[in-house]
Amino acid sequence: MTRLFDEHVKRRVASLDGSWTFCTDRENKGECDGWYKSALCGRTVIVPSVWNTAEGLLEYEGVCWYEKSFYTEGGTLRLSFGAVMTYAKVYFDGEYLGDHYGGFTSFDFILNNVSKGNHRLTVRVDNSFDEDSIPQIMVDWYHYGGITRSVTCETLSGISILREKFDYKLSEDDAECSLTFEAYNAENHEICDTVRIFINNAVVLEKEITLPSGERRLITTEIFALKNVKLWSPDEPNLYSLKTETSHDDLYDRVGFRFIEVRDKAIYLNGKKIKLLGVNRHEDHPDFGMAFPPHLMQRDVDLILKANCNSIRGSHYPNSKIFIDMLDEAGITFWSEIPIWGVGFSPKTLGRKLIVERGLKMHEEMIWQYYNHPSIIIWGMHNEIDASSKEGYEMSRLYYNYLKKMGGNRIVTYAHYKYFTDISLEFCDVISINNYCGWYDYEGVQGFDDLLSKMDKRIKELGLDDKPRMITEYGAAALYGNHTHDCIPWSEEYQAKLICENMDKFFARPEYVGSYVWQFTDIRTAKEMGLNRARGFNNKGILNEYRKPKLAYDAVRDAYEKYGKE
Ligand code: ADA
Repeated sequence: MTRLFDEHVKRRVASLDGSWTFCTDRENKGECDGWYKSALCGRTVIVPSVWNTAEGLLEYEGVCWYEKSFYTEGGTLRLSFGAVMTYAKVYFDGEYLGDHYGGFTSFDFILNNVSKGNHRLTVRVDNSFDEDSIPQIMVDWYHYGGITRSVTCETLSGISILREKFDYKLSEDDAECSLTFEAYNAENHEICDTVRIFINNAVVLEKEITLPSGERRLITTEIFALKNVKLWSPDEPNLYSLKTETSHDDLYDRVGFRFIEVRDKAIYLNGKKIKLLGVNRHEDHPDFGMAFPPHLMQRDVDLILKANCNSIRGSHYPNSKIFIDMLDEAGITFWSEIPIWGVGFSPKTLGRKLIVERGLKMHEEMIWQYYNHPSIIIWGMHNEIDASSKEGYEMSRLYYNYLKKMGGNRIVTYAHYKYFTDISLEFCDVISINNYCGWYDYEGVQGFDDLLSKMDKRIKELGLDDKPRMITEYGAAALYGNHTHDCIPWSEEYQAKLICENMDKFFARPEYVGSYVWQFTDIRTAKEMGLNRARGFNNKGILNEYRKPKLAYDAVRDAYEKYGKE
């Protein structure tokens, strides 16, 4: 399953999920020994999944191989991978097709003139770390390995539509729209065809195109107007179907019309002030790792709605498109970011050419793949990097400008923690502050007020006072079921109290317009995080890893009910 709806009706799409042959490559010799050249020996695993939930591989980090044989009627095939963690090399019938770096976005390969019959798809997957990895080995989540989202084999014919971005400009309820799509001629001869664009099943534009054999072309249509569109918002998450069709191919998506803007120290959605009440959520579950099943995603959505949230920060990487489809439907806004996770990145690492390029590529893929989701209102460029260094500054400048130029109508920001030395805050539409007052500095929340006053003073001195602010991480660890009379750290009582006290402090300041509690559930973390992570988990969830509520869940729900009404 790749989306909550079918993306194609005319195009034949075969699922390659299900059983694959799998084996570990502990000595990393498979490439040299040509394991892709003939049938792989190994055990059966089910894709999508992470290998760490398979017997004996809980902590395995390194290289593994996957192989699947499948039947096709032949022709032009597009092999599409939803996500592979982290570095994939792909072979088809023993021939190298190409590679992809980055564990949270999709990628594909197009093959021409494939013969009818059985074929063998082999994937070498490597989740080990080096100096150019994103994230780095020091990271506060568990960086699983495997083919974690669905794999499909699509048969392309005629002029095929590979991807598309829908743009619009609103004036009142009217929208001036255009579509940028990538067309591909899948045949062995030139084709002239008509591309038809439909909104809610009505044709809105027709366009003739001629493409030579094998050519890919990005085309932006002329403007077409839509009258009286119903806007998308948390209260009314109105969605429209978008279909782009040619004689032999089609691509379905869903879009929503909304306008997000930042002015006068506030965030406005469709012209109305909005306070973002959210949680940070990792796509992680003990039984599934990051290959998170759709029915449990929907349960998370329901639990998040029940907690009176209207926003989620997808910390710290692009989430499954199925989950984002659910948010589009539920009216929950979303912050999507890439896995450049601060503490692991020294300034020297931030300046490495390949890191900067890989990060930019991740942003490019995130934008193209998630552009049409109305729920995504924030792009996060990185998290807690050393933005006081010149390398951090350069990275922030590059990514900010790119996201503003290419990312559509969205707020661009990053979560920061170098409160008084950060030199990159100009590259934030909203200033996003992570702070754990009362947890890491165990003096209670008194220090928080002081920190906010000093931060506000500095923001003013930097000439950035017109920017609104959000607290994008705060909280405390609590072991599920650990209750005390004395409200001490690691107890559920302490966590619930601390979160509410922090929230009362920053929401007392009018320019603080967003709250993202760290975090939605407990998550497994990397062993490099050391012994301050009890059970090998980050225990700051307001639910435990099986979604059982701690006291903080109800506390957040009550607080968000109150602040949602203000
Ligand atoms: C950081 C980081 C989170 C998490 C958190 C914590 O702010 O962004 O991923 O590690 O700290 O729990 O300490």
